[in-house]
Amino acid sequence: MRSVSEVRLTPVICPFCGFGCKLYVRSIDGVPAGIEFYDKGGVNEGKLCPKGVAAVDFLRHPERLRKPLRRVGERGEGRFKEISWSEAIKEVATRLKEIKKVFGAESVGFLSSARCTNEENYLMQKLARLYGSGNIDHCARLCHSATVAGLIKCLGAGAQSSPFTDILKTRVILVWGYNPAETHPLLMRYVLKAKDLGAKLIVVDPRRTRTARFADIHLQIRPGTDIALANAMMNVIISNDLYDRDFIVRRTEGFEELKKLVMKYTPKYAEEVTGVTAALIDEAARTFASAGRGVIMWAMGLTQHTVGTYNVVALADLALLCGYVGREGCGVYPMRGQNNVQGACDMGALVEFLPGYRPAAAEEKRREVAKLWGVDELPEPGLTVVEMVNEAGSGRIKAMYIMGENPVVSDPNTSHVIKALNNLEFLVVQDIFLTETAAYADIVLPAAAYAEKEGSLTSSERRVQWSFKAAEPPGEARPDWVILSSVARELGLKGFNYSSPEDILREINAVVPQYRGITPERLKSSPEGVFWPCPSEGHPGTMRLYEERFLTCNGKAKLVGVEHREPAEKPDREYPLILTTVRVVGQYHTLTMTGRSLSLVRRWPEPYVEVNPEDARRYGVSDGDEVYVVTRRGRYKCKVKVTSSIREGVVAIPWHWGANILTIDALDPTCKIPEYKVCACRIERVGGG
Ligand SMILES: Nc1nc2c(c(=O)[nH]1)N[C@H]1C(S)=C(S)[C@@H](COP(=O)(O)OP(=O)(O)OC[C@H]3O[C@@H](n4cnc5c(=O)[nH]c(N)nc54)[C@H](O)[C@@H]3O)O[C@H]1N2
Ligand SMILES: Nc1nc2c(c(=O)[nH]1)N[C@H]1C(S)=C(S)[C@@H](COP(=O)(O)OP(=O)(O)OC[C@H]3O[C@@H](n4cnc5c(=O)[nH]c(N)nc54)[C@H](O)[C@@H]3O)O[C@H]1N2
Ligand code: SF4
Ligand SMILES: [Mo]
Repeated sequence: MRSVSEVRLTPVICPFCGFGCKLYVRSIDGVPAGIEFYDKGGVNEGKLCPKGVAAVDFLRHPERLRKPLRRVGERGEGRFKEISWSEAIKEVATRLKEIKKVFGAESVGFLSSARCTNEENYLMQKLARLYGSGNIDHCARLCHSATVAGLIKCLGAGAQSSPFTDILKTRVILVWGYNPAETHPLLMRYVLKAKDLGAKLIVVDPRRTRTARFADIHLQIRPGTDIALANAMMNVIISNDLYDRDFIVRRTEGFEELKKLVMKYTPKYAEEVTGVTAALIDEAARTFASAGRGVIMWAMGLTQHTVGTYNVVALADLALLCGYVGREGCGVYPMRGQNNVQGACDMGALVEFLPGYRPAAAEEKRREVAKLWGVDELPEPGLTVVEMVNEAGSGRIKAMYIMGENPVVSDPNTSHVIKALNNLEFLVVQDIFLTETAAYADIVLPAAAYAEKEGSLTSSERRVQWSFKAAEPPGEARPDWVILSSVARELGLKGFNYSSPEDILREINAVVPQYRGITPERLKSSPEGVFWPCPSEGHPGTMRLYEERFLTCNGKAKLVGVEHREPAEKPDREYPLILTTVRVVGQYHTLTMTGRSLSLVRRWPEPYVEVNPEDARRYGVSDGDEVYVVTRRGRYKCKVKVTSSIREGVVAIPWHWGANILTIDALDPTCKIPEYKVCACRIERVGGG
């Protein structure tokens, strides 16, 4: 007898960006069948961008990993043999124990994943640290590590200060090195709504992006000169007495030093450095400071520089100077990238922070967490993402365990990354597909994807939401929390007997103070989620930070003056152009998921390089030509898109298709973010010239 099919609609958090849209997965007998626009509630009001609409496409793709794999061919060749889960877990644990015995636990690097839940990130960092390695990090390092370092200096915490709804109450929006029309389309809706309500929009970007086209003022800056521009805006604001004197006196310190420093950065001087006219700098500064309520939003155009931390400090100064923090309609919005990058940081999947931002370098904090986990001590902070790869190359790192990251495509300077991974004694990759990185693994562990498991995720506005299970994973794929618990137990580590994500979240409630009141029961029955910090179950959650005090020792914000510095690699005769790397709305990162959606691939099929018409003439290329973009690290073939929307002297490539073969692995010395946004290049026509 045939039974009637069961059709279900399950609320799930989008697996892509950090805006945190809720979508409804329609499943038939546990098989995902589509995305539904079901209710008008939630932060996205029932709307989705093209990626959200296509979010089930990859779930049943034939290339999904279904069984654990052991490598049989050479590294990188991609030849594997299926093995059982018990063999796989045993082999991972045995090899990791051997390596620890011979080389020490600090010779192993662990990468956690901003695509996984809070519970899974919590487990990954717990596993790494109880194994004895302080080398635990994830892609936040490549993304907003500069924000965390910079904002902690000035405000005492690294998170977005205010909810998205405050954007609708503001009068000026300063968007800096950020292109939400492509990268957070649902946030762009808020920006456009605010504009309709009368807010002014100022955009700082070397390209006239789809965001900049809506701007009242567009400052088309030369890449890598952001500090000079921000300082000049502060110069105008202070010289014309447009700053919030009362706020400066009551709530900040360091004003006189800041004033002294920015006085050198006249608009005229900044014009030479940044390529933005002094008149436009003056207009932007006046518009921003005189609005009365303002927000600043930034992302990778600001952070991915060797001066990333200082860039963030300069924007924090600018916000503080105008008193645009801690009030309704005001705030700093470092827009988080991945769907759970905020949560992965909160959980302590970072070298420098234990769960809840306890500094890992502080012995008493390590002891505090060790006690909660029932052990005597925890390792000191170790190596960051790019440093681990460098040390794999040098031989100091012997093994890596990578969950839900694809560094062969996403780290800077690809040839260098591949050489390093080839040098490892042992590599485990836990993913949903056999990625470019998994091709170098000794053991590949098949993970369940977002809609195939449950757990909590934290969006850019610190909103914690529960994502429900909509479908069964393919084959023998298992949720990451299940895999990590098995590996930890096989390693002989204590405290990994979890029977559900709820179990793990209860431990998080006890260990992460900001999440104390965000219990599984509460989250599962709150469709809107709960904002952290939330110190108790009765607490409503905190939507706006800094209303009374900053999270610094004395409660006052710090104004810190910073000087402009040149990027690591400047254009010269041989490499006369600046290369920057960007994103497009319909593709996501290393294409493992969006690259497997027919509808997205049809509309966003291939890479290209944006070239200004003057540069096209100068270098003899026309629209549609095939060219090589060449840097000191490599060469990359793609088509030319001639467009006046990019500054002369600058070219841009969407990096999804592998452009990191070109980028430089220079790091910000403070936070170790790579300089993805500036290096020197030239273009050559394919076939000579
Ligand atoms: N469709 C899509 N959406 C995404 C992602 C994706 O891959 N695809 N990724 C997500 C993630 S993890 C992140 S971190 C965010 C990133 O979101 P964004 O930061 O918006 O993305 P990018 O395109 O990398 O960079 C933004 C802008 O910085 C500009 N820029 C380049 N150099 C400079 C500079 O020196 N100064 C200034 N002021 N601007 C500069 C570029 O021209 C670009 O328009 O997007 C998230 N959303
Ligand atoms: N040139 C250049 N490079 C950049 C940037 C840039 O602007 N320019 N931006 C940087 C930034 S901001 C970021 S955030 C990084 C992103 O770098 P990565 O995090 O390395 O890139 P993703 O493609 O998001 O990789 C996520 C991986 O997780 C897998 N995955 C998805 N869901 C799950 C799951 O539930 N479980 C498991 N185990 N795996 C899963 C996916 O298949 C994929 O392989 O890239 C950085 N690289
Ligand atoms: S805006 Fe971000 S969270 Fe919303 S549907 Fe698009 S990718 Fe998903
Ligand atoms: Mo990111």
